[in-house]
Amino acid sequence: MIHRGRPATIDVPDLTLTEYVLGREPTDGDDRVALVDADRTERITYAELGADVAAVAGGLAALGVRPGDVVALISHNQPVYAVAVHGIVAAGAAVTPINPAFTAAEIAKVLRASGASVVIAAVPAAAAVAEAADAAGVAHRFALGEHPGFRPFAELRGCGLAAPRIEVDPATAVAALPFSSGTTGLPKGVRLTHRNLVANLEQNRVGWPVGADEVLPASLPFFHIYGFTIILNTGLAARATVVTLARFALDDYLRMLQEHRATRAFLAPPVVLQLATAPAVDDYDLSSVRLAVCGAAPLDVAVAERAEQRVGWPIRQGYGMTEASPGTHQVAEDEFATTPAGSVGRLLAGTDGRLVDPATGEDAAPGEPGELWVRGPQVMPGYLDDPGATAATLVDGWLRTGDIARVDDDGVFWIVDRLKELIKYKGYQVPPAELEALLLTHPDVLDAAVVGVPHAEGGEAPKAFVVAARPVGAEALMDWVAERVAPYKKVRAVEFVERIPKSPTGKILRRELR
Ligand code: 4UU
Repeated sequence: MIHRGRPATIDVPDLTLTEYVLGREPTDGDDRVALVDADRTERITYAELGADVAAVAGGLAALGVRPGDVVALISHNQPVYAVAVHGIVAAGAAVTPINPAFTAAEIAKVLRASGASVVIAAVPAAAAVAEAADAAGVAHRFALGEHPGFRPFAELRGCGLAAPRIEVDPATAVAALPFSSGTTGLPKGVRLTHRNLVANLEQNRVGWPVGADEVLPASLPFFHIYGFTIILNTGLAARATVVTLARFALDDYLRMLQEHRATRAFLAPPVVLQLATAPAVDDYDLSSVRLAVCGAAPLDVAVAERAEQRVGWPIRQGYGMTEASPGTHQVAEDEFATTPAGSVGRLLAGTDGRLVDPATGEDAAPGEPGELWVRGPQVMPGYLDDPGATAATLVDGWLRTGDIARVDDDGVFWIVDRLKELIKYKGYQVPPAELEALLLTHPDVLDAAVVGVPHAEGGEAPKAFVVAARPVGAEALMDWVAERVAPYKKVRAVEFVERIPKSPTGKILRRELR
């Protein structure tokens, strides 16, 4: 049985991402604030954004960047992030967004896999980016500020060149190349076309129309697809004001909501937990916020209800994944009151869904849960350079989500379990295969398997089962991993075992370990 979105079809404008988000016409004279950082040290108007994006595109083109090329952007949230994203996209290139907390080795992997020819780095990440760019052989380096060995991004922004005339087909050209592990294995480049991203912005707008008078708080990172599409590009396309927070701290976040009079909130489960429990919530006036969306990981309903009572606004879920730009489900604004907090709402406009019995590959029996498969204009055409992973993930045009869902008679969905091996720490992807591969390089480790276990603040966290070659301390092993990965990927528990349970084909039996 195929479930349909509301409405079942959607028209996707035939525009590039930047044409859709910033408009096809120059924004001269639009002096409304497009982006401002939480403490108001940097502010960009729509007129400036349009002019700066054109100049950056012109500067990148002068450097030799062409349609089909990839530019890496490694930064925390700040207003100039939007200038970089759309400058890259307007040059016809794809932006590959990278977490600035990554180690040099982690950044180098993405640079190599994406084939990036230019890096644009925030200053705090610049040292690691320089090391990674050396390793990956990326010569063109810009810093969002000043850093030795980098040209200041301000040179591009102020170069005065016009945006190049580019020939890109929105239906096939890649605009963004985020990395995701998908249902199994190591992170892969997710090829999101202009059309994928434009479609998702249109689809979200159907149920969640953002007004030009709104203020969207951006504490969730733009390098993750949630922040990229649902906050940054949604806000700019609506001509609203996007307020950026460099890193999440509860007091800074609450102060941002209060002082900027934010109109909605974008949450992930760990933030909801803090809103439910932290005394500081009572010290701020949060009355400007009308409603909040939460996504990226399972939300505990009791926690959500406690948070709602304290903040005074309703919290409902969105759902999706990087491979779907990301949204596939949402609770439409006018259904907030009638949709339970535990559900992820309905399929987005123009999106189809099925529930498939993972054991048989057939449709699950009516009323029974099954693996959620989705189809729509927001679904990627495939991973970069990985036909095997693409074929395993896209089946007859359906994207296998690796999540188990159920649906009620009215077309409202619940995510009830995760079939895929992915671990989500605070909503961030931690691919177990990456930690397993790393652990296997440790001289004292014979074999290793990593699974997610419940974790109070993170929701879940990686735990390693290790077969040791000789006695080694759990703490020493965790410290060793921590030196080599971004903090959110840390292994937070170790158990030594005699052997790792595996199937006859050598696949780790993670359910048994859990
Ligand atoms: C249970 O995290 C994301 C996308 C988040 C998103 C999407 C649409 C937030 C708000 C929105 O409106 O993408 P990825 O690729 O990092 O992770 C995808 C995985 C899913 O497959 C699922 O396992 O994250 C998990 N996930 C959720 N799980 C995402 N949203 C939910 C949710 N409940 N609401």
